[in-house]
Amino acid sequence: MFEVDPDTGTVTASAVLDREVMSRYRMRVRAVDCGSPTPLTGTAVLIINVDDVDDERPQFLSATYSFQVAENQPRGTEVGRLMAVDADSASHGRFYFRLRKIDGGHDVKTFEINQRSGTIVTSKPLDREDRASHALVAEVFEVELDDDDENVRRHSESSAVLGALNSTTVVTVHVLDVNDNSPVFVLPEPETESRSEAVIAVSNVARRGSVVARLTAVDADDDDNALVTYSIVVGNDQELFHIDAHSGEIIADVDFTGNSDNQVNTRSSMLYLY
Ligand SMILES: [Ca+2]
Ligand SMILES: [Ca+2]
Ligand SMILES: [Ca+2]
Ligand SMILES: [Ca+2]
Repeated sequence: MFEVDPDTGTVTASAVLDREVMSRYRMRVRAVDCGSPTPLTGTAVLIINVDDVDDERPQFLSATYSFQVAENQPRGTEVGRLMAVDADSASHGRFYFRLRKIDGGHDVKTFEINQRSGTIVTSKPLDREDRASHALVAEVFEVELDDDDENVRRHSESSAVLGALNSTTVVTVHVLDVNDNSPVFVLPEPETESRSEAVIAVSNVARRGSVVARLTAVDADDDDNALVTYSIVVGNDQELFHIDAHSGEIIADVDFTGNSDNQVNTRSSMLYLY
């Protein structure tokens, strides 16, 4: 890696040095006189420390990050933290993080990053039913330690300036479900003003055990939070029907055929369900 001029003693590098590969060289050097009959020698240890140049760019510890955060949490809720390293010595530069504006800036308005710590927080409550996951692109860049705030701001605003000195990572934020939606019955077109009321006609040949209607309720939540079971709350005093808790089928518990009393009663029965 080095040469010494035999006449002047000047030591020169004969290759490009990289501090991040080898930061210190230790050699033994010798000087010889031209005396006769026997030349005499002197030796010394030569240590060469390679000065650091800021030639390494910060890198995220992971090429992708995946975080989870529950919906409906207040603004400022911590989502996760990004980490970056670079191989230069610690005296070179500070890292700054930012979120790239993508997707019309939608996600940038939803999340904020602490530019020094790399911690991502929400900037408003999230709604899983509106959006179950968010994709962010985060960047880390390096600014010289003696740069002032103006330089940081300038670098932060122009990625082109630091195009060669930053790296990016993709951050996926999964929004965890909270049970914040009640089931809603899907009913046929209501005959009355009330949208939660449905009139079901029971055939006068319906027999005990036959399905007279099937109700469906939908729930906008996820998994168990959207799992609906059905039951009759009130109005089934005559025990003409029961409802299957899972399928929502309303099943006749009596024969309706030829029994005019029951038909009359049926018309006046109101079943309340949940
Ligand atoms: Ca370096
Ligand atoms: Ca660096
Ligand atoms: Ca629900
Ligand atoms: Ca929900």
